Amino acid sequence: MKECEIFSNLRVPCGSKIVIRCDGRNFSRLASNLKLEKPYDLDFVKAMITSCHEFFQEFSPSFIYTFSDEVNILLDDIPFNGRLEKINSVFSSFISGALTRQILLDKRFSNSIEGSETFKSISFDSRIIPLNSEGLVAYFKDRQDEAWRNCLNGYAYWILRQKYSKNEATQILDKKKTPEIHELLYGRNVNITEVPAWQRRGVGIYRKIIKVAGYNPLKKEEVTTTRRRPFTNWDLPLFDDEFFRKILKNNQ
Ligand SMILES: Nc1nc2c(ncn2[C@@H]2O[C@H](COP(=O)(O)OP(=O)(O)OP(=O)(O)O)[C@@H](O)[C@H]2O)c(=O)[nH]1
Ligand SMILES: [Mg+2]
Repeated sequence: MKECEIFSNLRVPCGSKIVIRCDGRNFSRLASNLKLEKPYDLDFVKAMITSCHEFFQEFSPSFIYTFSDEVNILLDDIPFNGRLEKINSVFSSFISGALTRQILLDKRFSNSIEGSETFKSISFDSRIIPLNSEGLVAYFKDRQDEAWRNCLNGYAYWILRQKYSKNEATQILDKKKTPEIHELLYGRNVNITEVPAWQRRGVGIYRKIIKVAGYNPLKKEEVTTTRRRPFTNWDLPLFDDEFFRKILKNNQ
């Protein structure tokens, strides 16, 4: 029956970098079950980031970029011989398992769901995007634009919901242009350009070169060495060529 496994030989193009984008399934329902703060819940974001760190340790990607319920993973070294089905299924299940565990271990979330018996396991979907060097910068810029739109709309939606129903709030937002949304928020004392950077621009995990002080017992002298350590950037700049040049260099 092996011949019926018609997709199992699909492989990532040779020599290409790839991004795997995982997206939480039905996280609107999860947000409601966990009684998440709106539009952003710091405890939930921390749980997402801890899950991404676990992934980083296990699979050593070049970069992880996360916002809302999506996780973008950049890979230089392609695992599993580039087998597409294997990469997609292993990565999305790893993130799903890691986040499920984080949620169940958290006291606040456990209280919200009143016991693990009624809690449905979390799942993520996953897709693979092959990219060349220019393509990868354009890709991450695009995702960061989406994080920003998400931030703007998220704040505006939840402010409107204080007064309007779901449908009404969505309809009002549909008709508004970006400067009008800024104004709406400003009128409610939210200066969207000053909300925390992680809400506007997402969070990145990558290797950073740090200096470590040590001691050489043979020479009996203090020495400084460099190490590459995973680093979580909660205050990302706007993505550009230079940002990716640096993080890719730190991976070498
Ligand atoms: N309240 C709250 N909700 C969040 C937070 N992070 C993610 N979410 C929820 O996650 C959803 C992500 O959007 P989508 O991926 O489009 O929606 P989804 O419900 O996951 O639907 P599918 O991905 O199509 O299965 C948002 O609409 C929010 O409801 C958070 O910090 N706070
Ligand atoms: Mg989703």
